Amino acid sequence: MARLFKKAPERKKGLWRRVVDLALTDVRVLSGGMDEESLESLEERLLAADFGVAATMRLVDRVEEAARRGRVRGTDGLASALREEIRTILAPGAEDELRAAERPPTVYLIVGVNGVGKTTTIAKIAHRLRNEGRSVMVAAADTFRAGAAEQLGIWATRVGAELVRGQSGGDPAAVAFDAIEAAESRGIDVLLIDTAGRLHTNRGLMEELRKVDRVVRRRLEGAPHETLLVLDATVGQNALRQLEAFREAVQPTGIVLAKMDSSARGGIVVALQEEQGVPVKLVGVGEGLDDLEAFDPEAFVEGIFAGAV
Ligand SMILES: Nc1nc2c(ncn2[C@@H]2O[C@H](COP(=O)(O)OP(=O)(O)O)[C@@H](O)[C@H]2O)c(=O)[nH]1
Ligand SMILES: [Mg+2]
Repeated sequence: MARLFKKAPERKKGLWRRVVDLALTDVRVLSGGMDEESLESLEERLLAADFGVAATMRLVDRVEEAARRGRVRGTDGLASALREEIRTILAPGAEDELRAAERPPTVYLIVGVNGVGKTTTIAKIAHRLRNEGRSVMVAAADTFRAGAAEQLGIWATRVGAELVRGQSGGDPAAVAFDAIEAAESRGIDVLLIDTAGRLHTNRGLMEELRKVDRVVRRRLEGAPHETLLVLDATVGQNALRQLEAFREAVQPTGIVLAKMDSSARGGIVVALQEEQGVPVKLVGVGEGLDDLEAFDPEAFVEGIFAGAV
């Protein structure tokens, strides 16, 4: 199947080197294994870097086992063992770039709580696709917040995308329906549907989102080709709760981790995959149109231990 948003050819280690500081220099590995203190210290560091309880336990267990078998020599060996296990955790999502429809339009549904960066992410994706020569339409299915459609409209004009919007306070599912119709009739390559931010605890709005998803599925077979949950990288473990809650309404196929430029912790990438099985596909690194990168697991693994030993 065709893919959109290919990984950058040169790997950007810099980002991950900066955001996950896993200094391992004083974590001791003795010939017969690791002592309790060192294991605890490693565990604390992984938790502090947002790896979450499940992934942290898995990593510490594996490293301890490898050390006991004499397979971990010194801090270098420790970093290698961790790298290997993180690679294994991230492997299921490793080649997962954005799916494209066999026949246009490709439809992406963008969801997430308020202020995480949904609309900005849509602008960034649209910008990238326009630069690749594809036609793009954006749909303002955020009919809830005053000014939401205007904000999306400004971005659409800037990047050269078409805009479909509905009545303020109208039915977001109807906007999504109309947008697919318009995208089909105008031969648009990619349709990006923006939705209203909602607290994952708001049942009414979650029900509304479920309806948008249902209508999209019924209107176009195979759509949405991706449901991207945008998460704010600075919220830490709360990101896991958000994913859990959104999974009750829609089927997220990938995560956009926005605001990674403002976060000092990147382990959440591993936590999301390990605990929920949903891969991070894109990473937001600023407010500008070019500040979006395809997530590259290899660059992540190389980057996080680059300054650690
Ligand atoms: N630093 C930084 N800011 C971002 C990023 N993505 C979005 N923002 C900012 O976050 C704020 C909310 O973004 P918006 O797209 O309106 O969020 P929405 O409510 O989810 O649609 C805006 O000020 C954006 O400029 C990012 O990757 N890095
Ligand atoms: Mg928005």
